[in-house]
Amino acid sequence: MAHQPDLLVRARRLIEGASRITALTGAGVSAESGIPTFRGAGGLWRNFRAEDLATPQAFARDPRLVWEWYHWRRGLCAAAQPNAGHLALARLEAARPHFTLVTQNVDGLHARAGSRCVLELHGSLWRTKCSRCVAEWPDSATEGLPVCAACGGAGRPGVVWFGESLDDAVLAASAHAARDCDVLLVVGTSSVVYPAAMLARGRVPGRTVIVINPEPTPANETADLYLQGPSGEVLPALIP
Ligand code: BV8
Ligand code: ZN
Repeated sequence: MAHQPDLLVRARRLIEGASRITALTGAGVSAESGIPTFRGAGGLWRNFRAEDLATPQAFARDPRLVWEWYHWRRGLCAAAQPNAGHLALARLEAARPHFTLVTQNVDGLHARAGSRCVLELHGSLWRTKCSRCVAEWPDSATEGLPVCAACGGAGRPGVVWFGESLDDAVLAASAHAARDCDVLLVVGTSSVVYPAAMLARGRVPGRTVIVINPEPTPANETADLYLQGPSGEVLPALIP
């Protein structure tokens, strides 16, 4: 990161001069909190294939296995602490009236870092919903498969699985915030999962896109600035 001081100065100036800022985050922003990413080395999908576990079909086939995988992940996330990157984004929200945080993450670390308004595109590990009716309840933190009090159906993690549609209102608000801003920070995401990835890509007149990631991603193709490095280092340098 030290090799790009001029880029950092440029990015800092863009943030200082922006009136509307949006940040779109992915699993990489939680990597320095010790939570494995999905597709990187040692990633969550390394031991499991996404389609084996993060789909309605997987849950229908073996609800206990899927529930246990999410219970394991909840334990991992509960033991993790927000890192300097999460805290920097919470500072940005506190300092700027027109800041929106959109995350693909389900770990809840942005809220624990103090971010008050977080659009969770893919839901949350900390919510459980019924696989049969519309009931939804706070995470039951049980190791065993929870049962819906309303209809007796099996409880499932309150996340969006592959092949499931995102919440229309959350997606619309996120797309609006990603388009209608002066600066879009794209932090710690491989930008390969749709429709979230669409928010990070493309050119919008008047909008500057800044990618923050140790590795380039498809979002770099249409980004204006690329700050190469871990978000736990770059974000605090960008948002002192
Ligand atoms: C849908 C929740 C309508 C559960 C997840 C259009 C085109 C192509 C494909 C599709 C399309 N539309 C739909 C699809 C199919 C699919 C899809 O996109 N597939 C991909 C894989 C090709 N999308 C869907 O199914 C979506 N639904 O569109 O509904 C529909 C309905 C029926 C049929 C078709 C369409 C639903 C997608 C949501 C799936 N749920 N998670 C759970 O968590 O278990 S996805 C999962 O991936 C997580 O949510 C995660 O957030 C998300 C994205 O991953 P990233 O966050 O980017 O993480 P990743 O590991 O990939 O990358 C980490 C990055 O961090 C890397 O770049 C790395 O370099 C960087 N990094 C590492 N360390 C650091 C760092 N960065 C900064 N600092 C560091 N220290
Ligand atoms: Zn139910």
